[in-house]
Amino acid sequence: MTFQLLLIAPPVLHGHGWWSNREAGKPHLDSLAGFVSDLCGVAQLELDRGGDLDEALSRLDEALQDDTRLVGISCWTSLHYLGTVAIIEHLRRVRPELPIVVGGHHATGMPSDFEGLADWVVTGDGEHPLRSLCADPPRRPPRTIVLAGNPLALGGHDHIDWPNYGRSDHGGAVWIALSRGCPYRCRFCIEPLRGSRTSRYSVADALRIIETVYRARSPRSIAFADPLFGAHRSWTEELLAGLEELGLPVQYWAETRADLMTPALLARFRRCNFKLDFGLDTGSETMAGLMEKAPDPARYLRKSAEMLRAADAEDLHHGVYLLFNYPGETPETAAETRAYVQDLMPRGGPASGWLSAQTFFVLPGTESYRRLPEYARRFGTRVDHPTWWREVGDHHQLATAMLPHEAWVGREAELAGFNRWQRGVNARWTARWSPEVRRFSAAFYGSDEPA
Ligand code: B12
Repeated sequence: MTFQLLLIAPPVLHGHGWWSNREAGKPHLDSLAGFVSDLCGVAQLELDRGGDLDEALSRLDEALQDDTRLVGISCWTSLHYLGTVAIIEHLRRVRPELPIVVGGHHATGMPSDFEGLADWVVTGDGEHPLRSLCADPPRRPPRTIVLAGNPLALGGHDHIDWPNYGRSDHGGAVWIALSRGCPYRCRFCIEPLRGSRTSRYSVADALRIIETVYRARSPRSIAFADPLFGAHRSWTEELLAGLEELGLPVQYWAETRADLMTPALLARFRRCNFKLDFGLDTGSETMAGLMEKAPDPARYLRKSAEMLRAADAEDLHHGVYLLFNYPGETPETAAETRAYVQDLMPRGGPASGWLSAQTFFVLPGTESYRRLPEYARRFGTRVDHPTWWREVGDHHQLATAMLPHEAWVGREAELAGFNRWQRGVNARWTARWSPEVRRFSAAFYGSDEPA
């Protein structure tokens, strides 16, 4: 008996100034929908692109059909948690018989947050557990069940309906995930919880997918949602060679690590019209060690600086992401990071980068979350709202209310000093941008400077 599965991206209720409605592609929902579309009808409802809760609940009521027999809610980030709870409470009022399954990175990091709320909580990749639930119209179990999703092996039989994939009505960007997993273990990221197994489409499949999506949607840009694009050198080189040959009039975006690059690879990325965002995160060896960015922090920073300078020399538009105030950060290590960035661009040299620095916030399921007691003992780290996502209030303020090290006692006001500093850096960097980089950025962001 066919039935309908309703997949929901719940509202972000307290993410003002943090959650951007613009960068909220849903490759995860498209993958889940594609994986069960032979078993049941699938409808998707995006409620995290603006609007208040009342609007979201009335859109939900409109989306509920008589044959809706399962609701899947994507608590993709912890910012989605209270929205997820509000949606579940509403469904329990209007359709108490309806089974509800919750998944996403917050569910993976803190499945207990949905105990007694959802019928199933899926941790990790959701395709296989969701398929097991959609085999038959499920009934509500007596208590909440946690289902562990194994990492999905991409490639082989492809479950996604690429000719009808995605939605390019949002600023012309389509999000595609060509690979899953990441071999690194950065402690502020949830990916290590998924295990180190990675998988990716073959280059031939990846090129077929990109061309199909481009022909179907003619997006302005294609953004790769891969946790670490370019983790596999030969795959990346082959893919870029294929993209160069395809020559689609589209801009590409991906996030990766500078220490994985080579000058030749950076040149290929530029020829393929890429903007790359580099997760550098720190310029301090001490902090690179504490964040577990790489087994050899000194080599990591040396190689990253070399490649970031090569990206400037190549005139490749790129972002450099920094994370200040990770537990253990002191005024000295923060100064090391600023000095490191200062040295990146020699006086009078070319520049094509944009610096994006933010302050640390705790996320459930990450190694940093697990080590908070240790950090408190070692550094006097204090996190004022360790479960900020459950609180009503400005989530960015709550999530970032912390003291990374006792050395900042009495100097708390300096913890946000990086904001003014990065504006100065970006003013110097953008003053050196070539007309090509300016044009690229304006086309990519639809404005003169990156958001
Ligand atoms: C690409 C990416 C981005 C892109 C945006 C991508 C997009 N879709 O719009 C950018 C760079 C813009 C971004 C920004 C942010 N991101 Co981000 N991002 C990612 C990344 C790398 C994507 C992974 C991805 O798409 N994989 C491919 C898809 C197909 O799989 P998936 O997302 O893993 O989903 C699977 C499961 O979660 C599960 N699942 C998901 N939903 C559901 C629902 C049901 C019912 C079921 C059963 C299963 C299920 O099944 C899915 C398929 O297997 C992740 C993960 C990572 N390793 O770092 C972080 C990640 C999701 N981001 C995160 C965060 C916090 C943010 C920011 C808030 C950070 C910030 N700057 O402040 C912003 C907010 C964005 C915004 N809109 O404002 C965190 C969320 C953790 C948390 N607990 O909140 C992650 C996990 C990274 C981390 N630090 O650990 N992000």
